[in-house]
Amino acid sequence: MGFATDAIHVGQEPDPATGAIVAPIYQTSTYVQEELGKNKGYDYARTAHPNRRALERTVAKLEGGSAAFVFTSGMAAIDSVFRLLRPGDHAIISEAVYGGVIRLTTQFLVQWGLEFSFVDTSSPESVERAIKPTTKMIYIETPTNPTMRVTDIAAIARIASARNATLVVDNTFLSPYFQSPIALGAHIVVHSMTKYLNGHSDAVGGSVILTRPADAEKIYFLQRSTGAGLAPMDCFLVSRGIKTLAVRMKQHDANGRAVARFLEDHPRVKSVLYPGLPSHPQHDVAVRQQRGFGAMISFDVVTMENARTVLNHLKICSLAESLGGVETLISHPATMTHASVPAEVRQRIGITDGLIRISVGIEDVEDLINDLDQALRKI
Ligand code: P1T
Repeated sequence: MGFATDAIHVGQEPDPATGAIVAPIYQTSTYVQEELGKNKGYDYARTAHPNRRALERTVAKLEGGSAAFVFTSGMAAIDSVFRLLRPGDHAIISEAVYGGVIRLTTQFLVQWGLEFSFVDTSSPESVERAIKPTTKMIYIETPTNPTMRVTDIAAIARIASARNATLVVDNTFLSPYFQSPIALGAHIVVHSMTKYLNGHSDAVGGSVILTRPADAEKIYFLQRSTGAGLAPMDCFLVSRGIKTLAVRMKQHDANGRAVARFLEDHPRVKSVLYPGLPSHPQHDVAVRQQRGFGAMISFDVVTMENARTVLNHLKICSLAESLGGVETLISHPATMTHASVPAEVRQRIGITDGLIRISVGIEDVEDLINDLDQALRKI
């Protein structure tokens, strides 16, 4: 079946008890057993839940994995993946990764004997150079948040398989509609489903999609042991959101391209980071491995003062953390999403004080462009 058909039907079969076209939200913590030792496949909601299983089937199908597990947030999902490592293991991580991943690894997971190297994964040579005998995982985000650097997934997959390392890809920014990391050689895909998969800024959730049964077993063990599985109502919301993923992503992409072109031509904008622009340093890789460019754009207005002026004068674009919703969200990475990243690291990876990140929504694009234009003119 095609992507949109799968997004609407896989895991979303009508309720067998009533015929309801949308399966109910099973707001329950436990299940009555028919007799001692006999149940209908569900015993307790921390370990198994119908809405969770339904959503897991959908995301596994869309990403081309053999299993998936959904968590209370993207960070909970990512944390479970790093727990596949053992003390003494080393992981290579994209240096311009989401700030929460830097915080989790450098301020917490290092305490358990794990070692992390932050590397520009858009350069396969740099990844190769960072490999150690103890390297067990390569974790990439592509495009990166918020610097939009693109990593050649197939090239890194070749390095990972030569070293027997697990390749993990955060596919949050493009969603499975525009990028298929598993088809390019990734072993594990993670998502903040809070973003495009849900798409309506009304739930927080994460997912891990696996290709190897041994990994799946470990992640399921963690999900049910730690109790970090996504709650029924949130599963329902994300499942509903995914049904419109294909149409939303088409419009996000069209609006993203238009806004990126507008910003690139604007006299008050110094530079624009968007893989869809021929000026982007990894434009050719993006054309090769992505089916679209999406709607995440970062642009530089040189100073913090200029950024403040623009952000404070917008009327339609909302100043907020997060991304991937139908409404346009705009943020200042240096003081918001990446505030926990040390200043010298921010400087090195290009998160300047004048950098603004926009998650272009699916409103009428002329309205968004007019809003950005009037705010930029206040500089
Ligand atoms: O917020 P949460 O659902 O826990 O997801 C974390 C996460 C993981 N990966 C990427 C690429 C992300 O962008 C995020 C969360 N990002 C934001 C909240 C943000 O505004 O960038």
